[in-house]
Amino acid sequence: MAEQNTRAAFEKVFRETVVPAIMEDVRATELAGNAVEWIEKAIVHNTIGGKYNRGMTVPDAYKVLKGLDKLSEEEYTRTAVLGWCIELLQSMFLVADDMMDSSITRRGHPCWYRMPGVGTIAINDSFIIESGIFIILRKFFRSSSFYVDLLDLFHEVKFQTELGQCLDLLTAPEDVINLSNFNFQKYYYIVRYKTAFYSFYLPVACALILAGIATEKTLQQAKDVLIPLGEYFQVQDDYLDCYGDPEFIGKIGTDIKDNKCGWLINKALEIVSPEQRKLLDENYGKKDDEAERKVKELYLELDIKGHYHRYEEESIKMIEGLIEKVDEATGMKREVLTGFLKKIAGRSK
Ligand code: DMA
Ligand code: MG
Ligand code: MG
Ligand code: MG
Repeated sequence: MAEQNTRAAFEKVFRETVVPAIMEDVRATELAGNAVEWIEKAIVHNTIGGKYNRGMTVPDAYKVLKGLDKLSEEEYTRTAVLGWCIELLQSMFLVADDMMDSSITRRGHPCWYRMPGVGTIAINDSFIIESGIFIILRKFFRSSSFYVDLLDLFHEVKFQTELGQCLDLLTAPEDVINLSNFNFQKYYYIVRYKTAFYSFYLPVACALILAGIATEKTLQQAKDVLIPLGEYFQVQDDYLDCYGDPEFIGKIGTDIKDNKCGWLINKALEIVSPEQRKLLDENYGKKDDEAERKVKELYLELDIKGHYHRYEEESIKMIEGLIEKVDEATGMKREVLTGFLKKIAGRSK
């Protein structure tokens, strides 16, 4: 049987159900025509084109939790719509993140704020994209007993992500470069908040709520595995920032120039000699191609790639160990967690 939750099927729900539902509310305001078009373009451009790992996990996980082989058309649409709320949250954060990180490209296009005629309007566009989430939640789940739980969850996770972004930016000041401020403890705190909650816990928590088995126990079981999985995912993101092919990953790395407290620099700081440390102090966080090149050259010397691959192997093993210990008597299914791990293990995009 053909697979149900394909990228094409998932995107179809966005174009045919999610976008029209948001635009109905936009049009009802009788906003001038060009603003209506602007909003639709901002939403579609920024939400389409990713991997959809987060969003597509909602129908995938729901199906497993319910023990079904296939979802009805109606169930698929409903779970996919909720998945799109996570993709909208991601879209909202990325529009702002790219401005704050001075990034150049996203998903193979110029970042939204760098598109002709956009600029700082992107700030407000990110707010509108966020409002789209709550329009969708109201339209599709207002009459469900768990509506408030969904609202609470999205508000909570959004706040956690904002805290993570705040910390990420405060740890990477443009003017004061002081690598002594970096350490792995800070690093993992940042990535838990800025990435793990919304990218990994949120999709599974959504599926648990829809499936009617979100309890303190199952949500905690989800967190115990998915937060470490999210940490691993952000370490991959940091690795790809330096070593990913921009053509393939659709974005150009900025972490070294941005003075980011990322995984690679933290690993380097652990193993450098005093002279090598001096080179890092002089070149990290400078908006300068030559300085960036010197840092990358030192990473090569330190075999940061090798350290990363060892970290990656150990992480996968550690997470598999956590999943093995999950008690299915609560209604949680290990397959939900292994499924999510499989989607990202060893990724190069
Ligand atoms: C991204 O961290 C976190 C959020 C909440 C968007 P990042 O800046 O490393 O992401 P990217 O590499 O995609 O810009
Ligand atoms: Mg960024
Ligand atoms: Mg960022
Ligand atoms: Mg990154």
